[in-house]
Amino acid sequence: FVTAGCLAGEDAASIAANLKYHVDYKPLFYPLKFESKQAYYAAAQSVRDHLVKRWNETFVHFQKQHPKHIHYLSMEFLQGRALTNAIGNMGLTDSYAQALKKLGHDLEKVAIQEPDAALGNGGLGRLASCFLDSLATLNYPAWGYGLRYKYGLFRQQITNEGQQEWPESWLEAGNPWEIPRFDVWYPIKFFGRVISSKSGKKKWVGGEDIRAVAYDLPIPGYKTKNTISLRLWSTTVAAEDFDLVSFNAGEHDKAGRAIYSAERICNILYPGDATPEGKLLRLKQQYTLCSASIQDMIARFKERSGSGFSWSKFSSKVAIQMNDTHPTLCVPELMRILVDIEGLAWEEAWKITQATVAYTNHTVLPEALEKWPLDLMQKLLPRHIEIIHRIDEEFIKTLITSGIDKGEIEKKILSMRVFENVALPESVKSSVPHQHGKDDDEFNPAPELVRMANLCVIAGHKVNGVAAIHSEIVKDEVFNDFYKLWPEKFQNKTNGVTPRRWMRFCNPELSKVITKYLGSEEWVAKTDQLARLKDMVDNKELIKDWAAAKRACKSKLAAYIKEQTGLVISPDSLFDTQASGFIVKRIHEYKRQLLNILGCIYRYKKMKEMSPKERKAKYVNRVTLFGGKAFATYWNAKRIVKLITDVGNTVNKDPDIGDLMKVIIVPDYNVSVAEILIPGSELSEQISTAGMEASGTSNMKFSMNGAVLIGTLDGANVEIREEVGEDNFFLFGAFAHEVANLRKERAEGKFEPDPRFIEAMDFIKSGAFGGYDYTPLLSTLEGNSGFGQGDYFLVGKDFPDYIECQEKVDEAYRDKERWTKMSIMNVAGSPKFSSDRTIHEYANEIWGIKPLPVP
Ligand code: 26R
Repeated sequence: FVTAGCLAGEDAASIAANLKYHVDYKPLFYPLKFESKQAYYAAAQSVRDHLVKRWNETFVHFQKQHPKHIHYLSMEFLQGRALTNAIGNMGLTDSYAQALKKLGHDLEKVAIQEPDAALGNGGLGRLASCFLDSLATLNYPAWGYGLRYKYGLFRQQITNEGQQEWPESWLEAGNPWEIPRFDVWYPIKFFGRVISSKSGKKKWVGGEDIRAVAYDLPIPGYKTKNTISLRLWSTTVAAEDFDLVSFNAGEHDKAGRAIYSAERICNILYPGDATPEGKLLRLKQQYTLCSASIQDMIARFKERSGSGFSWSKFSSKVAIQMNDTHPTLCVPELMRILVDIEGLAWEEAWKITQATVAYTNHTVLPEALEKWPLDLMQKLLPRHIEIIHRIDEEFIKTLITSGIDKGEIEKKILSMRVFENVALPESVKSSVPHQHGKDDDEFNPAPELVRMANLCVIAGHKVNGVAAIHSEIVKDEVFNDFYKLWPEKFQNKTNGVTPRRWMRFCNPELSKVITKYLGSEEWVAKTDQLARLKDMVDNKELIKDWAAAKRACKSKLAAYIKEQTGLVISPDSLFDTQASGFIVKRIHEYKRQLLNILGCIYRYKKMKEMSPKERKAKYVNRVTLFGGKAFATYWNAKRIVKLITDVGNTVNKDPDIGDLMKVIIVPDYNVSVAEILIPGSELSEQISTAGMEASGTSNMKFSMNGAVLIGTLDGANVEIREEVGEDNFFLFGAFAHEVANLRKERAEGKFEPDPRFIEAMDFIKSGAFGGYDYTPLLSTLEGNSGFGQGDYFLVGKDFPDYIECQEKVDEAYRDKERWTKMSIMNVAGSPKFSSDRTIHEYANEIWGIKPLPVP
C-alpha cells in the first residue's frame, strides 16, 4: 500500500488500493471502523489527488501562456457536494464505484456523507457555482474569488411550529477538498486615517491590521484536463499581533480580542445587517474579499509579466466581474493601490479600472440595491471614501458637460451621482444653481449614503441584467438615466445552469434515455443536441422510456420524503413543486409561495364540498411540494412556512382526501435536496409577480429535467416559454407592463377581489387549519401592507387566473401521453439554458477571454 500511496491510476484496482492507503495512513477515524463516512473521506482524499495533478498542470500552463483571465468575484458560492461532480467530470465514476464496491461500499451511499458547501443564499450564489463549472469545462482562464465562511446557510428543521434554524457547521469534520495556502496571504486594513505628504501623496495608516489567507478549491471541467481555482479567503491575524503581554498578565480575553475580531469576519454567511454591528461586519467581509482578491491579481500579473511588466497591459490580462454590488469595493481598492501605492496618475488609474471591471445586476427591486451609510464607510475605509468622493465629483462634471437639458441637470445629478443626501462638491456648485434634495430638517436629517449600484455603473465598462426582460427593465427603469448617457455599456446575459450537475449527474435515469435516443453523450457538453428530441417526440418507444425514467425519479423522491418526513406519497400522483433558495427580506414575497398555498386551500375546500365521485372526476391526485428557507427574522416568510405546515397537517391526514392532495415541505432545501427534488418533479411553480424575478434559475433546472412550468411571464420564464413552445407551458397572471397600473388602481380602491380569493382567506380565518393567528399575514393581502397599498405582490389579482390554470393542468395530466410529450419538449427546448452558452457570451462580449485547453 505504500506504493499505492502515489496517485492512483484510473482503473478500479489501483483506485481501491489508493483508497485503502488513505484509510490506513491518513486516518481520520478510529482505525477499526470503515463505514460510509470513512469511505467518503478516503474517496475524497483520493479524488483530490487527481484534481491537484490537473490543477497544477492548468496553473503551470496558464502561468507560461499568460492569457487574459476572468476573475469572478462573489460574496456567495453555493457549491453543494463535490464528490459525484468531480469524478463525473473526470470520467472516473465507474472506476470509483467499482473500487468502492471491492471494499464493500456503495458509491451513492458514500457520496451522501458529504456535507453541502452552502456558502450562499440562493440564486446568485448557485449561479456563481454553475459559472465556475462552465468556465473550467470550456477551458477559459478563470479564477473564482469568495469568502470561506465557517458557517454556511443555516440548517432548517420543520416542526409543527414552522421553521427552526440550526447552525450549519460544514467544516466541522474538515474539508477534504480545500487546499490551505498558508503561503498565500495578504494584509488587510480597517479604520485608521489618511495622511498626506507635501507632494500630495496619500497614505492610509493606523487602524486594525489583519490577514486574508487563501484556501483553494480545485474546480474540474467536464472531459477536459483544465481545472481552475475557487479561491476562498479566510481571516486571521499575524502571529506577532498576538498580545503576549496581556496573555502573560492573565488577561486572556484581552489577548485574544484581535484574533477574534479578525476571525469572526469569516464566521458566517450574510450576518443580519439590521444593527450597526451587523452592517460593519458585512462591510468588513465585502472589503476583505475585494482587497485580498485585487492584491492577488496584481501579484500574479507582476509575476507573469516579468520584464515585460507595464500597467498599460493590466486590463488586457485581468478582467473582473462583480456579482451584484457586493464586491463594489473592488473599484476604490484598485484605484487606491494604483494611485497611492503604485504611483499612477488618477486619470491613468481610472482608465485601467474602468477597462477591468464589469457589473452584473441581479435584482430590480430598489429596496435591494445596496446603499451604505457614509459615516460607517468613512470610519472603516477613510481612504476609499476620499477616492469615492473624487469619482463622484468627476462623474458630476461628466454629466454637466454631457449635454443634458439645463432644466433637468440638477435632478439628474442628484439621482445619478454616487452619494445620496451629501452636499455637492465645491467645484461643481456654481454649475448647479439650486441644490434641492438634501433634507436640511435638522431634527430628521436624511441619512448620507453611498449608492453601490451607481458606483458600479459609473466604474464598470459593462452592465448586464440576467434575462432578456430583466435587462430591458434595467435599461428602461432602474438605470434609465445611465442608459441614455452610455447606451453602449448595457447588455443582457440570460442566466444558465450547468447540464453536468443539473442533468447528467443528478438525473442518471433521464440522461440514459436521452443518450439512447441521441446516440451519444455529446449533449452533456453540447446541449444544442437536445433540440433533436423535438423530431422524436411522437416516437412511442421514447415516450415509454421517458415516462419510466421520470417515474423512477419520482420513486426516489418519494423514498426521500418518507425518510425525511415519514409521509408516504404515491408516485402515481402529479408531483408539483415550488422550490426556491432563500427569502432574505420582505421583498422576497414576490415569489408568492402564498399564492400557491392559497390555491391548495381553495382546492381543498372545493374537494370537501364535493361527493367522492365528483372530486375524483374533477381532480387528479397531486402532491404539492415546497422547498425553501426563510430568513430567521423575516416574520412573514416564517408565517408562510407555518401556514404550509398547518395546511399539510390537516390535508395529509384527511381520510376524505387520501391521495387526491398532499401538501409537504421538504425540509432543509439546499443544492443536494434540489438534486433529488427537481428530477422527481413534473410541474414547476414559477409564479412570481411579473417584473420582479430577475431571471430565476430553478425554472431552467426543472424544465431541463422534464418538468412542465406553470408560471407568469417573468424573468427567464419568458425565454423558456419561447424555447419550449406555448403549448408546453402553463401561462397565467398579469404582465410586467401592467403591474404599476394595477397597483395604482388598487390604491384608488378600484380593485374588486374575486369571491374565490375571499373564500380561501375566510377558510383560513375560520380556523380550518388550527388556531394560529394568521391575521398579520393575511392583512398583507388586504389593507395596507406597509409596502404601499395592500397586496403589493398582486396575489389577489392573479388568484383566479392561477386556479383556473391549475384546472388545465389537471386536465392535461389525465392524458399521460400528452403530458410526457410536454415533458420531452421541455428538455428539447432547454439547450439555451446551459451556463456554457451564458459563459461563451460573457467571454466574447464582456471579458474578451479565449479558451486555453491544457494539452
Ligand atoms: C444585499 C442583500 C440585501 C441581498 C439582497 C439580495 C443579498 C442577496 C440578495 C440575493 C439576490 C441578489 C439574488 O439572489 N438574486 C437572484 O439572482 C439570480 C441569479 O441571477 C436570479 O436568477 C434571481 O431571479 C434573483 O432573485
